Amino acid sequence: MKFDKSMLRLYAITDRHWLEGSPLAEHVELAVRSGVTMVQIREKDISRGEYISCAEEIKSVTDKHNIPFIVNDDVDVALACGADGVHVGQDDMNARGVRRLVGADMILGVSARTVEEAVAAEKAGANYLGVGAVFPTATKDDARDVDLDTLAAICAAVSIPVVAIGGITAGNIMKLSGTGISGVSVISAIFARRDIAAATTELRALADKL
Ligand code: TZP
Ligand code: MG
Repeated sequence: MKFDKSMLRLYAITDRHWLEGSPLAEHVELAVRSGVTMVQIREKDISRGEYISCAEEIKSVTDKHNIPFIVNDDVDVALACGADGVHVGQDDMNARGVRRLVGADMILGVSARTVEEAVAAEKAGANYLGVGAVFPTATKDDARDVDLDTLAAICAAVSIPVVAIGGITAGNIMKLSGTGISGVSVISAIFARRDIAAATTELRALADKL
């Protein structure tokens, strides 16, 4: 799938801990129907087999709606399930190595918290950068803050699009306006909500105004 920065507008990342019995793919489908523009599976403490089968289920949803599907951390899983892309952090496999493995066409996202990391990731072949945590979050234990000036400096320093992540909600998203981001990435603001469809619709309307 050819990457375009409009795909980053409202980027939903999964977290199966919020599920109350229903399958992950069902929650993803609600979000996708309500305005999510890209989906990432990000599940920790899961077996390889379970990660692949969850990924396949979600990919059938994103394929049906023609939006990109990205796998966090694991290149082998991304390749095994035919994902549209893979996202790696600074502590995962290095971006240049990932690009070499996945080829030129797969979408490659890289997490960056400084201008130096951002510039290096662009050079290594990233298609987009995930930058955060821009707000306090309880979702990622080891998330460290990135202030909004640094976010803006990163956006200015690279020519690939940037998506902000970390603690973003309908209540604070507009604080990111003017930083140069192409969109927002959220976990709990969608998947921890009882009404996933309503939460997504509200966030998408706001993300469109960024
Ligand atoms: N990386 C930086 S913050 C974060 C990740 C994966 C967690 C984002 O989750 P939430 O619930 O949207 O704050
Ligand atoms: Mg990672």
